[in-house]
Amino acid sequence: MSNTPYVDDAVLGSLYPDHIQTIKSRHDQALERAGAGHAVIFSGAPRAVFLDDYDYPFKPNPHFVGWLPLTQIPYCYVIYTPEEIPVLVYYQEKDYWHLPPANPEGYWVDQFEIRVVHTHEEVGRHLPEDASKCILIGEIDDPAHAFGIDRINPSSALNMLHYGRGVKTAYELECMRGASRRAVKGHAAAENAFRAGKSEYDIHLDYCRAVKHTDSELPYGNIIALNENGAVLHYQHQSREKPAKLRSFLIDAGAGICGYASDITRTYAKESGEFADLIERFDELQQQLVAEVKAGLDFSDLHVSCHRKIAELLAEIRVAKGSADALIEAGVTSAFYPHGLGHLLGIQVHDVGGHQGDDLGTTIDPPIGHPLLRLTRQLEVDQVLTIEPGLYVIDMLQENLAGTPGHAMVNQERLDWLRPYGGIRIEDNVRVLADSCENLTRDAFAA
Ligand SMILES: [Mn+2]
Repeated sequence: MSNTPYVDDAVLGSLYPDHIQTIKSRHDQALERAGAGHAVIFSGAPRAVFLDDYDYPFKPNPHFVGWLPLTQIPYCYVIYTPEEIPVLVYYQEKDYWHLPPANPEGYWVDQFEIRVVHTHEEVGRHLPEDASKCILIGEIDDPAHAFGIDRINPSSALNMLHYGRGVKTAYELECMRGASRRAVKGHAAAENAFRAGKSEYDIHLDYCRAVKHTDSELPYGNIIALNENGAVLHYQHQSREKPAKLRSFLIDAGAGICGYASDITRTYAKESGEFADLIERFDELQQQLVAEVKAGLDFSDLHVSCHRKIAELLAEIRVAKGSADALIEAGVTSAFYPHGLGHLLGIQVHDVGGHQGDDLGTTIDPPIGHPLLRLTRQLEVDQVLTIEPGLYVIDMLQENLAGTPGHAMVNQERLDWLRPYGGIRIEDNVRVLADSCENLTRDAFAA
């Protein structure tokens, strides 16, 4: 397992013991809340395709990945008992159809007592004897994988662990800087492919080659959208056809390091002109929002302030007319910008805990009129989140304005001008600091 050239494994190794300390202390508190003595964290089981004998790509339990950088090994268990060295039951199946996992090695192995097993029965022998003192964390489809533990994912423990995951350790931050660097290499290759006139499919292949990920290793399916397709928020195809005329390119694509993700979006114009100028203007808008990020900020407020900026921009480019208040009130900004400003990022691309007000299970609702905002909690030092304003011509949402006061505020002629370009989204990954933020993504692009 090498993360070169994106991260130095020696640096990760030097940061990892403190990371494990933090993970342990979060589990100490989680166990106390749950009134349990042992946490058993299952890496997960592969899922078979219906009526067939092969599996969907394996996606590990993120709580397991939080302990150690094993993202591709099913049927493993971390067993944690406070004040004891954690046990890793490492499942090395004897299977001649597949290549069994290699022997455990890397900077992480010293932090565990590792017990390599080869059969399901052997796993059971390493679990704590009294199942009633255990909680199990993970997805259990087959009761056999729970080995008699019946407290599975108790919310008392998970609220604590999910809330804790919002704040990253120094080790996790280093992984995430690397994940941004890795994705940026792909973004550069993709821009070149776009400029060379390649199809979405070929741009996607160039991206994967540059980051050295297979499709299933990507933290999420690449969004590679030419022209109008940029208006489809989670555009899921990669057309093999080259469009007759190339106008614009929106790419939302990330990469992973040790199970930690980046999530980056850029938009490009094929030619200079009004749309290229709009992208530049939008980039300024995005950077103004990034400049607001600091500990103590209420993210819902920043999201609402983004609507105001987008209202002003729509008026400035004459796509809509009216005051910012009127455009927001009438739902015009929401028709052009129907998603949230950002979300927590980490092991999961949309990391858990964004709506939590504390570690007890109190939730904070998104502001009225903004139900899709995934992050409502107050920003804290060392949270990592995305800042991703967008602006699109989505006909379905424009049609919803028909018959409302918002409809007359939209300039249909200017909408027709913008539609063939699809839309714009610019997304960076930032780490919250006391008075500002570290922009992992811009730092990587600048390197
Ligand atoms: Mn995102």
